[in-house]
Amino acid sequence: GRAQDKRGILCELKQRARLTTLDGTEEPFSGLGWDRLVPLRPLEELSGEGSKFRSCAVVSSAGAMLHSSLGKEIDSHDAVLRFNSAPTVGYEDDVGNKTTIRIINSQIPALPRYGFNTSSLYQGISLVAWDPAPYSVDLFRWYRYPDYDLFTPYKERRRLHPTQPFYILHPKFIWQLWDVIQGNTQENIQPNPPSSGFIGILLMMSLCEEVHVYEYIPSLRQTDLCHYHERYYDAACTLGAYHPLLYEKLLVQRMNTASLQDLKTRGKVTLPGFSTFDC
Ligand code: NCC
Repeated sequence: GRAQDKRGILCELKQRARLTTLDGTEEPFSGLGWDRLVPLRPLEELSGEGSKFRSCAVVSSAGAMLHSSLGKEIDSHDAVLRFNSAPTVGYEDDVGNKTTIRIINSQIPALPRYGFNTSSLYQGISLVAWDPAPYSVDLFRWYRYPDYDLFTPYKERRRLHPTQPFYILHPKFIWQLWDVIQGNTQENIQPNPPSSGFIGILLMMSLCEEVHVYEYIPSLRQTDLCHYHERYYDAACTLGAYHPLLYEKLLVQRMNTASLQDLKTRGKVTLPGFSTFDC
């Protein structure tokens, strides 16, 4: 039944998708002194040593966030996760203004147009970056040929802002997530990594007791508007092209504990943190 399906997926994710960041202990990173470059505190302890955030919000960048009036509700959570270059200034009523963590794909630090070193979007918060390494996770090859070079700006920023929590997700974590999506999907999905959305949701399930995800599964406000902050229309932003977005979303929906009403009106899905259940 539905409850069993939910439990099955949750347990599989808890057991197989272990949150891992580059800690500098593996080659080629160990030989390059990355054990001294990465933050001293592990990402899992962002919420405090041995404790979790009680309640968290994950705010998708979807156009359907516009006119949602969800800002107050989003800011009421203990921690708020946002994506890439999605702004809050000017959109507070709909998306809130609190940001605890930003998950960024490697385009953000690598491409000059995002102003990674100067923009206030990336200051005073925790940063978690990722880059789609090949499935085989050959770290040598990945270090030499990342999709976008996030390693150079990472080193630079760690040097300039040593106290800012800034992590790079281990590619094996990304592909463990992909394996669970494929393992629970009838069709063969494309061998591309999950979206920052799915990765961020799983990150927060490790850091929080309860995760509230907004407009990842579209509400009745569903629109072709790609982002709430840009006048660009493309249905693929919501349903996927490169990322296995449709399949990720179906999986998340199967884990939802919130009501259908919450989904329709707020685009809200609620998920339990991994620390709150045993398998
Ligand atoms: O658009 P993006 O995603 O930054 O959105 C963040 C997450 O919000 C969810 N989303 C977004 C729009 C929408 N209409 N529906 C949604 O559900 C998704 O879960 C998405 O992951 C990414 O995942 O990193 C992505 O990044 C952009 C882009 O690189 C960044 O915005 C930086 O400019 C990618 N776009 C392109 O490469 C052109 C996008 O494919 C994925």
